[in-house]
Amino acid sequence: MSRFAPIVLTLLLGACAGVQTPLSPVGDQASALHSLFMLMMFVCGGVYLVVLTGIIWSVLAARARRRQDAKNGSDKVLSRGLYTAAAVIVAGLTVLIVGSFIADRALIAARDDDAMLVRVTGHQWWWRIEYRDPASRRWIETANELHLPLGRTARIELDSGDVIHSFWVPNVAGKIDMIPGRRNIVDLTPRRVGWFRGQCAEFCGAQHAHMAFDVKVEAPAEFDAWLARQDNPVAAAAPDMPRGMAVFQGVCGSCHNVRGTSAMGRAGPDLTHFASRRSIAAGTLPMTRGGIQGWLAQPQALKPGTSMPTVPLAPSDADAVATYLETLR
Ligand code: HEC
Ligand SMILES: [Cu+2]
Repeated sequence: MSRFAPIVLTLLLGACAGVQTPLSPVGDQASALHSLFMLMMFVCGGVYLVVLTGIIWSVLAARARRRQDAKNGSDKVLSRGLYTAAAVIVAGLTVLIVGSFIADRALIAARDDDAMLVRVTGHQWWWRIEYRDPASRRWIETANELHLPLGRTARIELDSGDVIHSFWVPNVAGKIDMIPGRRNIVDLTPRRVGWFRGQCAEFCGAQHAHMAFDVKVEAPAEFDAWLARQDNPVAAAAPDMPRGMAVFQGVCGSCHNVRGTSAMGRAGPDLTHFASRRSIAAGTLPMTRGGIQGWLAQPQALKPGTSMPTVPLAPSDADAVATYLETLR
């Protein structure tokens, strides 16, 4: 048995830590829901054990009765058992009602009306993310990677550009739907720095599973510096750059925006600081040279059905575009 213990424990505890799990909460909202979940699990688990015990007891009692063929008062035992069960159920439900009320209060208490505003729009199958600069009140656009300042509340306004999606960063808060024509709101108050992972949680088409995003919780000063960098347009092109940039502006600029250049499309993710992100195409590929080249060569093979067409480029042009994208930091 001791040989199997590590395997059993790994299976049992394996889901309790990680970058995408509500069982390891790092945000005020997720902590409130986690406490409620634990309460529900223990109350319902307790009731489950009571019911199982009752079933086993009644089977054994029926056998014993058949053997003795006598009644000797088991009706009284049965009715006492039923009263006890009813009392346990009423007590359990009361605990759950009080628990969910407390969780609700905690979620409301975690609200902050001075929160930093972030707008996230779901698209098949990527995330448009806009931050409102607290100083200038302008919106700063990026995509597929959410940065959050530690200990501050971010109010996320959720929209959809097409079908119903669902915004979920399980370590930080509960999930909430993104519905076309209706704005939902979720507050995020993270309490631990690190990388986490968000995932669309409402089936939204063939590439629903490839609709994820990286979440970075960082110290407020680090976050402010990051936001200021995201706000910058790209630096003027280096002398050896024009080729990839020219190709990009010609064939990609109608769908992609690179602030500071003539590429001003809105159909796809903003690429102004594309290479500063950790992954490509909503968590589909890691941010490496190979990842960029692979995505440009065959987006339809890597993410069949995506709205990014496979653009036929001469190998030298594709190479120049990949080099250009790598400079967008
Ligand atoms: C018809 C519009 C369209 C054209 C043209 C287009 N793209 Fe895209 N692109 C998209 C869309 C939409 C996505 C998001 C796809 C997804 O993740 O499902 C995307 C995603 C990307 C990404 C990943 C962005 C991220 O945040 O991870 C890169 C890089 C990219 N495109 C580069 C290019 C380049 C380079 C070209 C030109 C060769 C190009 N695109 C042409 C629409 C387009
Ligand atoms: Cu989705």
